[in-house]
Order: sequence, then structure tokens, then C-alpha cells
Amino acid sequence: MIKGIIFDLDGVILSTDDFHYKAWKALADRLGVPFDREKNNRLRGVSRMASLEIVLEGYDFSEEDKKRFAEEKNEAYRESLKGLTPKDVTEEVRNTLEALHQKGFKIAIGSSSKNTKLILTQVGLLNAFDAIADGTDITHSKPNPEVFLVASKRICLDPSECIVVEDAFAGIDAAIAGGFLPVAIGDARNHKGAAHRIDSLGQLLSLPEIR
Ligand code: B16
Ligand code: MG
Repeated sequence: MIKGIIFDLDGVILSTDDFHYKAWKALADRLGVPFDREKNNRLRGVSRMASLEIVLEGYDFSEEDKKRFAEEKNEAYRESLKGLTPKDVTEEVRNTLEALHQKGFKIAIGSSSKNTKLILTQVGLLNAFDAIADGTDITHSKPNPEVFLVASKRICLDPSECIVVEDAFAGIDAAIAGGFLPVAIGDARNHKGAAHRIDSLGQLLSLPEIR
């Protein structure tokens, strides 16, 4: 029986996935490395350094350069986060989180991002979840299930009792590897392993496990 929902952050609760894209694109353009939205989809849910490796595929840079590039991208990304306000959380997202709580479900965040708490603070959602697990809690990012396992432990539920909502192929893989029920939104709807596919977060409330 499903008793908890673990949400990915970028691309599920907020559209910060687009900020990631723009920050990577600026870096890639500066370096003369081709980068487009299709390639960007491979970065969803993947850690910052692993993302950089994908951006630089086929190009050779020193480890020192790569460290600087990752910092450059993160600075550009954090600059764009400064513009985030509570208005960036849609009514649908707020209402869905509230409705899930009212129905007695535990809700948590499971994000690879080390900027998770900064983002949640900016949009006024830091205290909206029963637990937060993020990039600062883990050593292996998605598709490893570690972040979801930390989140489920923090809401005292077994993975089999939790839905994971993801926009990333790596996130759906992680959910499956950890024994969670994977629900896909956005790009992840193309993943064959998803148990359910939704077009927007409110549709969660119509799933048979939630109704
Ligand atoms: P940061 P999620 C992930 O967040 C993003 O999808 C991915 O694009 C990003 O590289 C990763 O966080 C690390 O983010 O550089 O902020 O630590 O989708 O798991 O919420
Ligand atoms: Mg995501």
C-alpha cells in the first residue's frame, strides 16, 4: 500500500530544469562545444560533475579545467535562482502537495541537487515536506537509488510503500533499482519502465494508488 510520495525537484516541483539548461548552454557556447535540448535531457537527475562529463563528451580537458567549468556553470545557475519567488510554484503544485497531506500521505523531496535547500527556501517550500534528501546527503547520484532510499528512511517508509515522481530517465531507473513505484512526468514519460505517466502534477491525485 502506498503511504508516501517522493518528489524529484528540478523539472517536477519547479521549472529549474530550464535554468540548468541555460547555464550549461552558456558554458558549452563559450567553450565551442555543441549542446542542445536533446543532450540536456541526458543531464536530468545526474550530478553536476557527471553532467559536465556528458557536456564535454569527445573533448579533452584537464581535471583542473573541469573543476573550474563546473564552478562556472554553478555560479551562472545560482545567479538565475536569485530570481525565484513563491510565485514560481504553480497553484496546481501547491494544491497537490496540500491534498496529499490531507489524505494522510507523507511527502518528501529526493533531488540530486546540492542547491535544493536554497531553491526551496527561495520559493517558500522549505517546510512543506516531511523530509528532504538531496545532493548533499549522497555519494552516488541517480540512476543510483541512494537519494530515494535516504528520503524513504526519513519518512520511515519502505520503498515498496512509496511513489517516486520523476522527469528524468536516470530518476526512473533509480526508482526501479530501489524498489519504488515510478511515476513519470515530462521527458521521463518516454521511459518504458514507468508504472504511470502524468502530464501535470495534479494528475497524481487520480492515480489508483492515491485516490
Ligand atoms: P546541482 P533533480 C538534478 O536535480 C538536476 O536534474 C540535474 O540537472 C543537476 O545536474 C543535478 O540536480 C545536480 O544539481 O548542480 O544544483 O547540485 O532533478 O534530481 O532535482
Ligand atoms: Mg529532475
